[in-house]
Order: sequence, then C-alpha cells, then structure tokens
Amino acid sequence: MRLLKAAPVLIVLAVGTQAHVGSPDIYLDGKAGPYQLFVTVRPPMVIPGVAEIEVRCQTPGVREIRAVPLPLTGPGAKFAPIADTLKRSPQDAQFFTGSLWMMATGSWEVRLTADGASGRGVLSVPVPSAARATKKMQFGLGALLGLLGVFLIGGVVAMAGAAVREAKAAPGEIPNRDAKRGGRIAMSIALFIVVTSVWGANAWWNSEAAAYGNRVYKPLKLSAVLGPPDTLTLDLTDPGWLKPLPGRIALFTRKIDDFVPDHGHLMHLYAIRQPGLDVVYHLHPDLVEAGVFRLKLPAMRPGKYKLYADVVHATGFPETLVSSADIPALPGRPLAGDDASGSAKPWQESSARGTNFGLPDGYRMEWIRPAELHSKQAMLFRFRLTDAAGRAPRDMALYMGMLGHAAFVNTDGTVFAHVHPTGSVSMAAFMMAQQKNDSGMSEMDHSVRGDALPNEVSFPYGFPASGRYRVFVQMKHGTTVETGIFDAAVE
Ligand SMILES: [Cu+2]
Repeated sequence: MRLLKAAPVLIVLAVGTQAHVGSPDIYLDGKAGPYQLFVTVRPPMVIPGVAEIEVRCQTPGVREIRAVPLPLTGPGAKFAPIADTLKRSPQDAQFFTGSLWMMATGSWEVRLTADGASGRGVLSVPVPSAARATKKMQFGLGALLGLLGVFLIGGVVAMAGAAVREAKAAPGEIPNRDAKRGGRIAMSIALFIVVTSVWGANAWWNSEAAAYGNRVYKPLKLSAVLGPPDTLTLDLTDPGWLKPLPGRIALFTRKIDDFVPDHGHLMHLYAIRQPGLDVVYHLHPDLVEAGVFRLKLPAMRPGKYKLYADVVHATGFPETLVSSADIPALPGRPLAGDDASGSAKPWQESSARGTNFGLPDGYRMEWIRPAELHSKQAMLFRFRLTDAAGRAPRDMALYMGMLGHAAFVNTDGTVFAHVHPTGSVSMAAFMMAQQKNDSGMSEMDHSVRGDALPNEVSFPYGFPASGRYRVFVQMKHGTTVETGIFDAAVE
C-alpha cells in the first residue's frame, strides 16, 4: 500500500533536450546531398524511448529516406546499425515519417540517407538524448491502485485464513474453536508475509527510482557574480548529473572543462531584462579557467536580467544554463566585436500581431508571418531587413558566420531557444555530425554564400507550447547588428 500510495516515480519524461530551455523538439533545414530537407525530430518521452521523425522534402525526386541513430562521437559513431526506412505519406509524396529508438543518454545523431532521381545524399541531425523530469502519478490513479492494493492484500489474508479454517470441514459444518484459532494464526502469518513483501518491493522501487533520478538531466549550475570593475563572473558547477554509480560504467559523462566554440565563441550569453523582456544583450564571455567565464560588461540599461548561456561540450552535447543578475547603472564599455543589443516596448504593452519593427537607425525589420501560429507546428520563420528608404541594404553581412540569429522566448520564462538558419540544433554539434559524412560541408550553404547576401533570413522552428512569446532576431549590415523584436500569441 505504501508503495502504491507513495509511488510518485512511475514514468520518467524527457521533456526537453539540452540546447534551449523547454523547447525539446529539433527542427533542421539542411541538405542531404542534392535534396533540401526540412527535418523535425521529436525526442522520446523516456530514455530508452522512441523519437518521432518527420521529413519534408523541398526538392522533388526523393524516392526513399532511411534513418539511423548513432553516437555523435566516440567509437560507437563508426558502427551504424541497420537503418529504418521512413514511411512516405500516401497523401503527400514529399512527406516522410518514422520513429527510432533512442537507447541511451548522450550525444546522438540521426543520420538520414535520401535516395532518388539525383542520386544519394546524407544529412546528420544532432539529437541530444536525456531524461529531463520524473512525472508524478496522478492522484486519482494512485488512489484507485491503492484501493485495489488494499483489496488484494485483504483478499490474500482472508483466503489464507479460510483455507486453514475450513478446508477440512464438510459442507455446512461450522468450524470448531481450534480451526478458528488456526485460521487466525494463518491470517497473521499471511499478513506478515504480504506486508513484508510490499515493504521490500517499495525499497527496491525507491532504489531503482533513485538510480533513474541520477540520469534525469540537470543542467550545469550557473552563478553570476557582479564584481568591480563592471565585471560579470559566471561560475559553472556540476549539480551531480550522471555521477557513475558504484560498480557501473558510465557510458556518457559530462565535464565542465571541455567546451568547444560554437560559431566562434565558447559561450553565447543572452541577457534579457525582466519582466518586460524589453532589453536584450547578446554577449560573449571569455573562458578564464576551467568552469569560469568572465565578461567586462558593456553599458547596460539597469534592471533585473535573466541570463541564458549556451555552451557545447566536446561530445557535441549542448546545454543552456540559466541564471539571473541585477545590473545597476554602470558606466561600462561600448559594445564591441560580436556583441549586440536591442530594445522594444515591454511585451505587456505590445501587440502580439506586429510584423514591422523600426530600428534605431531608421532601418526596418519585417516578420513575414502567417496570421495564426500554433504550437508544435514546424515552419520557417522569415524576416526581412530594409533600409530607411525601404530598399534591400546593399551591404548585408554575416553575423557570426550566419545570415541571422534568433531567440524565441516565452514571456513566462519557460521557453528559451537560440535558433539559426540551419535550425534549432547546436551549430557546433551540427558541423561535428556532418564532418563524418562524405557529403562534405555543402549543408553549410546557409552561412556561406559569397558576396550577394540576401536581406532575408529564415529560421526553421516550432513553438513548443501555446502562450505569449517574444522573438529576438539579429541580422547584420555593414558593421551594424540590427535586433528586431517581435511578439507572438501561440495557440
Ligand atoms: Cu546564434
């Protein structure tokens, strides 16, 4: 009974992947050789568990797509199991779906191989895999099972008693005192055995749950300390995720000193002022020692900021670390290098339908959006930058190697996703995955396109849940990084 009533640990949910906060699904727009594919991977609810895959081919002629999961790095990365063939939709020949087992925690990729009229192409989608939370049992179900458990225990005890008391009696005969006494003893023994078994099972369950709890993802802890002179120190500590249990070998471990650069920086820090989400800074702290990053702050508008720090491990495992900081009025340095900032009215005072954002230098950014937005809907978010006269700027530039960077943030603080034209995957992990494929780096054409850069950028993404969101979009022309800020109500 104690087991049943007290058992909160029944299903362990993978509610998110590690890059981003609260945004588990992976969206990627990339090339498998000659074919442009828009891939959605919805990671499993449990590890081991089944990942759902959807592929929309934007290039015609694909006959077949096969998918296989394999570790992103390490010896296992070379030995791919046999791939599964995705199912082609009967209504839509360009749409393929399938599912794959993700067997272990770690940094994985789903390798897609497309065959068709133009030959074969390969595209690897990095998929970090980890359980993220333990789901509590619903009260109603727990109460029902508890009652059934009491009924079962009562039944077993009553049967033991009846067997000893009445098994030898003739039909209709009333048991004598000795038989009744025997029955009571049998019931006591049965009760003792059953209660001991339930107690033992509860202990076993708790130890299994604790072992699983150790595998439930905990992001690195980030503590932000503001010290003189205007220096923000970010300390990373491991809260004890995946510590190897005695007698078991850890197949996947996490370190705090193995970060690799992602589009040129070891850490991308978004500082967003609360509660209006009205001021944003995109900054790049430097690593000063293992697990410690430091940043000389620019002149920032004072206030309470939420900090989202993106890092990628050498395994290709990305994480978003969350903290907050109270920033007083500081003289600060001017913005430099890849730093950028933007501001808008607080979201509470803004329309959720605005599509046109006026920038401080007279330029405008436009969100080419559908009227309705729905959660879990994979789509391309398109943005266009025009100059003060409404023309395409002639000096469009890459911002940290890409046409644009976007952050999708739920105003209630439950979602943060830093997305690129390639998609919601970590760029460092994406490049690691492609390097193993023969197809070379042709997938990178989002970021390298020669002199005539377009004034439009698109981000493959889907809102994870309904709610009110703010989208921060950054594009560059000349030496100016423009930050457009848009609001969205997602149904
Ligand atoms: Cu970025």
